[in-house]
Amino acid sequence: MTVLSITKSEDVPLAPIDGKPTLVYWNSAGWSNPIRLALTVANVDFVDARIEAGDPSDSASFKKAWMDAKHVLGSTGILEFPNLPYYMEGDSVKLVQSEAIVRHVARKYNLYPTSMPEHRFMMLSEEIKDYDGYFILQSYVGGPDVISQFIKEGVPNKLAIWGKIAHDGNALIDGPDGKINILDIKLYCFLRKVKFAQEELNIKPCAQEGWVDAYMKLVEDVPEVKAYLDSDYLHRPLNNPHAKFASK
Ligand SMILES: N[C@@H](CCC(=O)N[C@@H](CS)C(=O)NCC(=O)O)C(=O)O
Repeated sequence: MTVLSITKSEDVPLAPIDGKPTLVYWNSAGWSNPIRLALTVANVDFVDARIEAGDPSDSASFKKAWMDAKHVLGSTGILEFPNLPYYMEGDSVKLVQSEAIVRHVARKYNLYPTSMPEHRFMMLSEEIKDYDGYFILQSYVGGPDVISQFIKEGVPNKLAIWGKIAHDGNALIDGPDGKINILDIKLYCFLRKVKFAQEELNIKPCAQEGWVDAYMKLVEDVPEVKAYLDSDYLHRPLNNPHAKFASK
């Protein structure tokens, strides 16, 4: 993985960098950590281009690098719906929408779960996307109180069910001998956000998450995950600097 820190619009990639699969997003976890982790688990040599949003108090320059590049990406037809994240691979793959990107990567690099039919996989994948989407949205719109309510009241019942799916923390989602798959990667990235919010907001772990630590350890013991966590993995910030929660 090559990490690029981007501060100028002309450096925002218009094509894969050095012919490598290229992911472009803000310099934050946001929607992109599952994609970053999936590419890493699949041992893909990719470029992780992270755009700096800049100083939110300077409205003339804040997000300007992206907004200028967004115009170019759209007006030249490189991307039909320019957005972040976007992902480019070879001549033909130009994708926006994090769920589409994550599924493309999972399909291409054999990270789909093998223990369930595709319709169940799609349901579970969208389910995690909803939690992540709510977390991201409320980090900007609601702030700490709304995130706190979500972690205390919304998340516990969901975690009880995910505990069963992950065999009470004794196995990855594909079962006792299963290999890590894209649902593990998405769930793990969301659980990291839950842990972060609990620490930040002084919320005790809920009774329904007794399985979580063991499960996260199973994921972290996968050698590619372990190596990534020790390297350039983007732990923080979870969000851009103008967020009301987790902007640092
Ligand atoms: N549904 C989209 C949401 C993407 C999105 O909202 N991206 C935000 C960052 S969290 C953004 O700043 N996009 C750039 C833009 O709107 O110009 C996805 O899952 O990829």
